[in-house]
Amino acid sequence: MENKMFCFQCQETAGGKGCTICGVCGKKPEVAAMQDLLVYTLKGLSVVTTRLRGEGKPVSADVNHLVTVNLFITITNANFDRAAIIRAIHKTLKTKCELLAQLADKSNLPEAALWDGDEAEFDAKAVTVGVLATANEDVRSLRELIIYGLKGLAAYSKHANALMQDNAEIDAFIQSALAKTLDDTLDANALTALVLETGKYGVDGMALLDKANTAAYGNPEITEVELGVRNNPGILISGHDLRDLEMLLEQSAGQGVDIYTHSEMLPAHYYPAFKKYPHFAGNYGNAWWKQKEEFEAFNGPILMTTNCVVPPAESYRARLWTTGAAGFPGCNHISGEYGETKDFSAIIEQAKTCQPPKQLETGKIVGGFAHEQVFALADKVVEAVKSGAIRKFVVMAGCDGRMKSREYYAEFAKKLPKDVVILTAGCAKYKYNKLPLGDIGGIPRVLDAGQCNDSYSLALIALKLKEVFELKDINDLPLCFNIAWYEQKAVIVLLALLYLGVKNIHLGPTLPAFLSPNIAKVLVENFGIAGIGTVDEDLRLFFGE
Ligand code: SF4
Ligand code: SF3
Repeated sequence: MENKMFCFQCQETAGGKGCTICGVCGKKPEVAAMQDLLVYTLKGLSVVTTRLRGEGKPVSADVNHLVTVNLFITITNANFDRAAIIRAIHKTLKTKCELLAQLADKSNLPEAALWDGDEAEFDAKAVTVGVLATANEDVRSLRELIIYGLKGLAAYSKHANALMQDNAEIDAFIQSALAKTLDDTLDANALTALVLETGKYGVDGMALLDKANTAAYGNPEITEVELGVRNNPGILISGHDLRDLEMLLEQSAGQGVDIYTHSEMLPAHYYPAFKKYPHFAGNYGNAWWKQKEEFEAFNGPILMTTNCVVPPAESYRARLWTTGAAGFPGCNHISGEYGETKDFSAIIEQAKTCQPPKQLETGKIVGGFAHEQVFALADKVVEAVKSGAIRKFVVMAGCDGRMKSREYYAEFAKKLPKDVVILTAGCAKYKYNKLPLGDIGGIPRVLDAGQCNDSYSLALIALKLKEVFELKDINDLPLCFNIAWYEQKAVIVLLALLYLGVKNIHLGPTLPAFLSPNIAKVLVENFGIAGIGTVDEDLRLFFGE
């Protein structure tokens, strides 16, 4: 059968090879086509902006933001709205045409930089510009590895931009790297170097977002988060955008409505700035993939600020709202540019007509172990390592997902030797953050730094330990990496760790389908990247038992 689409950017891709009929995530071929075309037009725009910079001409922050938000739109589970993606393509093409006119040297531009079709041509064009347009599977593999890393980096940049923090160097890199994915003169070696450079900017991007978050909301601190519900109607906020949460909390104060976090928004509770809101009630539910049952039970409106959106059931579609890069056809979307205050009043009014959430669980969980909090505890941690009370740390950051094989991570956490501590970030934690794993001399055995981008904190903690223990190499620490991935933010986190020199990362539950056998071999040989085995095999491998 002829492919209707081809996408292999996430871990759940069909058959571990590629989605060709419809996305496992629910992405339809007509949406996949527009995402492919949007990426293509962004590459074209990026060729133009990169050349403009080379000519010493400025590229505005608005153009940089257009690139990051539009890349963000194409990450897994962010935006399923074909009409919204078509609008993004029009805007990209219009911007490209305006900038093209400013170029002094228009020689030898690739087709993507010149193409300016009208909407009637979009579908036909999309067929020719997707992932499979690169015939050589190793070049394709490297190009897509870079593009997926850039998508993750763009998402993190966008969150920092929403807090009015920019790093023009990161934007220039995103665009020059996107442009290079069109360059047929770059061989596998040049592209491999670009993969690592993407990792460098991944570190910078996460640092930028860390600075933006902590400057705006303070440093995360140890916090107990309530899992039960109250008696008022609630609004559930999901995704990663803290600025959206701040606006929602402000606008809903004193309205008889409570605000609950979902999935990747849980770490918002750790920030001092959000603690002042008495109606910031707690966390509801689990990782993204359980949202169908949990959103049904929540009863009130749900605001998706970013990925991961699961196509909603009819029963709660009218209660599902999107904003920013997120979108779903038929759901209300709240707009708002950088620096503007978004108007969430319609969501708050809807909440007032809803029943309070149905209770799913009770109790509390603890988190807030980002870099400053862990540094404040450094003496205690170092003492515990020196005394042997803590034998090893295992970084289990990343994503959760619906595949049964991910039960591995819950089992692995349960069976860990009692003197091992988990360092986590991202929604991967929902596989074990509610297990009674106890503590070691007051240090919890699951230390949650925050969202997936807060993997940056885990890297800083590792570097700090390296300094304290006077080690030359980060790989000499009593630390191992068993990371779960799902979407492209995890790809940039992985590339950032590789750039920092971390070796022997185990990546599961399966290795990316977009790694060709040759490229996978390069990663195995140079970085010791490996998949996962059985829980018992891996416990033996990591801890000798
Ligand atoms: Fe398939 Fe993942 Fe692409 Fe969705 S994002 S179409 S599940 S590979
Ligand atoms: Fe999760 Fe989607 Fe990746 Fe930010 S919310 S980690 S999967």
